[in-house]
Amino acid sequence: MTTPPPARALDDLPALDLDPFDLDVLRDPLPGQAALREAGRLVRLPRCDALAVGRYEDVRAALANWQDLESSAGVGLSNFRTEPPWRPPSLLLEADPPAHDAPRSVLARVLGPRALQRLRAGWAADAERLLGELLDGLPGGAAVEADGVIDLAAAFPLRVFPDAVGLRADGREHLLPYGDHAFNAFAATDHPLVVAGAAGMAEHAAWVGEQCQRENLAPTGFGAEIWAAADRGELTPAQAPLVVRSLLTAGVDTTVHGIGALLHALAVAPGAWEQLCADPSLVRVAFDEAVRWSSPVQAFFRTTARPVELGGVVVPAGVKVLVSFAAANRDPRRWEAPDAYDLHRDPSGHVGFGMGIHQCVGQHVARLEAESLLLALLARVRRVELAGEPVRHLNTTLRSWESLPLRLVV
Ligand code: HEM
Ligand code: OVM
Repeated sequence: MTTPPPARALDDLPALDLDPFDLDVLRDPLPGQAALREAGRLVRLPRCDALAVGRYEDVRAALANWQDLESSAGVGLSNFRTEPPWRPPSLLLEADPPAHDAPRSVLARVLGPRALQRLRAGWAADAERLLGELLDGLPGGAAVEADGVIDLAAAFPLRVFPDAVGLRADGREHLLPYGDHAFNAFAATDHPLVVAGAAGMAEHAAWVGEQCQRENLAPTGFGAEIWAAADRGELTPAQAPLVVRSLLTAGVDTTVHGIGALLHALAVAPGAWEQLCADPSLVRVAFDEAVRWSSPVQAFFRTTARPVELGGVVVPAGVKVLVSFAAANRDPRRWEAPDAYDLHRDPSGHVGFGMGIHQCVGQHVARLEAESLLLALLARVRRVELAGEPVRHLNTTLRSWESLPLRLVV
């Protein structure tokens, strides 16, 4: 029997001089994510007063340990116990069991695979119509230039998701800026992107808040289903609008940028488009591999709930730990040739949707949107190529494109 070495102090941890929210880091996050993986299993980030994990196994272990690494102190840099949150906390993302349980089981049912089957045929037809608007009348062999973000990745989710929730037609332009700010707001309140976004926020938030009320939601749809759960006593009437708010916060920008990542990957990865044309049953792998490769949601924090041993060190209570989905999704310890977008690999097990009790409850929605659009594209387009330099959209938590110039050859 050997006694384990005494746990070391926090100061003994490897330190990395990286601010994950620095604008230059956001422009090119991969080197910092590699440095995080290489520095050690648990790393100090003195520039933002937090610890961080980036290796696949350690990210999985952190996400599994919701008892010691809690979400209710916020999954951004700020600690809700000492700094007031910018809006009432999410009943899902920013909650721990047991409070998390009821909202989670309601949304899991409302957004579950069975509920979504009912939307599949309509979304396929919507995707065909969208492509018809771009491509109808073109002779075979002709090409159009389109913006992959504006004309496809944003256009399609905005066409199908707000209707599926049951939102009114006017005011939907608030959705993307609201979500964009919510994702930025996981950084410090004085971050330039948070400061810039705060200006228009009162109006966006007021509109979003209004749409969460029962009388503003269509009698059928995800919103109505959430209120019906409240009628059955599964949620309190006060919880229902906040659960609807989760859909409006997390359900739009994520899929826009997820589909943007997919289109970018298919335009730049050699042979991927041809492989997909030859075997359209790969659409699901194509999207999940894009989520692995790009990690549209890059990282969230957890907060230690009590003194806990992590990576051989006793971490005191109340410490923020950055959990990098993006670093784990390209960890060479887990993935062969991690930087390749590869439709031959099995991407399942990626943590782009998180893992454990908070794993993305909207992932079936995201997959159905991506698959619907991609199947329609495959049916009409022979080749997709870049028609210019893609331009990044900067967000502290999302990895995304502002513009993706594409040439679609029919
Ligand atoms: C949670 C990513 C689409 C709603 C999460 C988490 C990730 C994520 C990483 C885990 C959070 C954590 O562990 O703290 C993504 C990505 C998407 C996507 C990459 C698209 C490609 C959606 C959609 C919806 C949605 C379409 C709604 C329709 C949510 C909600 C949670 C969540 C409500 C919180 C779940 C909980 O805490 O129990 N998402 N998401 N997401 N997502 Fe998504
Ligand atoms: C929420 C939520 C869930 C996931 C991500 C997110 C802004 C928000 O429940 O409001 O990011």
